[in-house]
Amino acid sequence: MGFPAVHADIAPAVRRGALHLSTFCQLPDPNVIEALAKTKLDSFILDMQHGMFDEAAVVASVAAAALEGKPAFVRLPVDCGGLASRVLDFGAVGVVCPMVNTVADAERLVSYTKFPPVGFRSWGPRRAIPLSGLNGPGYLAKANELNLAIAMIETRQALDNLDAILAVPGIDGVFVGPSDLSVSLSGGETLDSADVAPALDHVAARAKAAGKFAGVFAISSGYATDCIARGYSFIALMQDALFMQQAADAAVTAVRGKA
Ligand code: 3PY
Ligand code: MG
Repeated sequence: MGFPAVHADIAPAVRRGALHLSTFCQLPDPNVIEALAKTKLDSFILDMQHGMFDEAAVVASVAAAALEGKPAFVRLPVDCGGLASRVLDFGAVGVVCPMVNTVADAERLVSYTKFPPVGFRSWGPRRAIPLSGLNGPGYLAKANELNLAIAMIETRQALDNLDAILAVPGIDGVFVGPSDLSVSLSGGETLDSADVAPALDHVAARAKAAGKFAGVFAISSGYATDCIARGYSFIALMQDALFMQQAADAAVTAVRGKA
């Protein structure tokens, strides 16, 4: 038995703006993904920027998710370069690239994630082929559609360049990092700037006008529903460790309340 074709419908649905509930994974153990994959989450974003994922952990966790029938994305480190192509070869359905502040940053992301004529991705989709359910030529023909290049908007400079970033061919959608955006907009003063809310509305509106989807990190389910109302469809809902901590605290509190 091989891997299931978990990539088949993901990118087209996300691109259409269908609600997609993912989560950031920072604990680099495939057993964590295997457990979370049995929940109602749609996918996982393996975090190589702030999480503890290295390349070996990405390979193992993409496989663990796939064996449970779910796709995985990778959030790259800043200045990702060739690692973007590499994690797509490992079977990530898309990459979330932090700190895309300029058109040049966006073009660089596309160059590593899309095959010609859109970008310059090099051929070698080791695990991407089985996860696509296609053969080699079939994958080459469809790969640019089947994967997602997602640019994180999390600075004032990125907001200033938003329309131009959205217009870069091959950028499938944008994704707001509310904390870094707050840090940037407040000049390093706060993680919770009041300027983030109007910026969230602005990004959603400009993405819609460009025919691209908007994503966001949501620290809580309340933040997620607020962002969905603002026009966001691709949500990274909380984080693996946060789910565990909140569930443990809720259970302990419930028991203590009854003891
Ligand atoms: C941010 O809030 O800056 C993020 O990158 C979310 O993960
Ligand atoms: Mg960030």
